[in-house]
Amino acid sequence: MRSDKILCAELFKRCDTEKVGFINKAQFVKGIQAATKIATPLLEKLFLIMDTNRVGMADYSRFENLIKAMVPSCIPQPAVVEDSFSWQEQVIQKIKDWIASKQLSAEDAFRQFDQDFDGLITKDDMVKSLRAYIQIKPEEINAQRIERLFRLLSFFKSLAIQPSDFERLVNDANPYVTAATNRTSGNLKAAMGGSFALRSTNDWLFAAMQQIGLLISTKYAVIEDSFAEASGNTDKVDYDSFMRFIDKHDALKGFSLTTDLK
Ligand SMILES: [Ca+2]
Repeated sequence: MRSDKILCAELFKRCDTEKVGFINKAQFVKGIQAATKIATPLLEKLFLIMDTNRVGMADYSRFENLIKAMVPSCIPQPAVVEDSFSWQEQVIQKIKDWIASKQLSAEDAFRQFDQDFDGLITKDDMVKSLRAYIQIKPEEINAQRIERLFRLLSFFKSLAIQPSDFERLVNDANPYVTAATNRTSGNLKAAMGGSFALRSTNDWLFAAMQQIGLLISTKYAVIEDSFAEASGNTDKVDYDSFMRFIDKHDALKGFSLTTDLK
């Protein structure tokens, strides 16, 4: 775990050539390619996953979250998986009730939940807010419950909640909440490890990258071996050789991607 963190920090440093704590797309592509030589179009898509605010920049926490999602050993495995989303549904209802009772706008409620005023509600912000505003007991809160709460609340399945997520919450139009109240679909989702069939382009890409990352980590001792195979022992993986590699290992099994989506 610790070595992954160091690797991540070193990768970011390599990208952050201006030493400003932010990287742009070109720096990201160049920095990662210096380490692993992944095809440019793929890295550009990954950059878009980090750049959720569409400002053309990503900071270290976004970078680290992306790398963590691609390295399965960094994803904490909860000991007990609850077979329902009822805790999350109750919490969401309590948040809605609190917003209504305080007569807050979505924007004001978001600001109150954003404890450190950085424009995003992280898991830390959420835990503090749940305890402070809706009296959730500390012993009720664990990482898995919060993770699933974020899956329900975050439309983009990102690691932080955005103002638009609170808009949907207050306007009662969150498609995930609606879906999760159906017990059958809730159980189905739980059986799939809490994953949701998401419509956002970023979300399927994100999930697909996780699956590719998992395949690479289970089939190859070192990333370089998978690169050598994917590239046909040349120094570059282009789109065609990458897709051949994906097809050979059925790395995107279950996604049933069309050619357009690839
Ligand atoms: Ca925050």
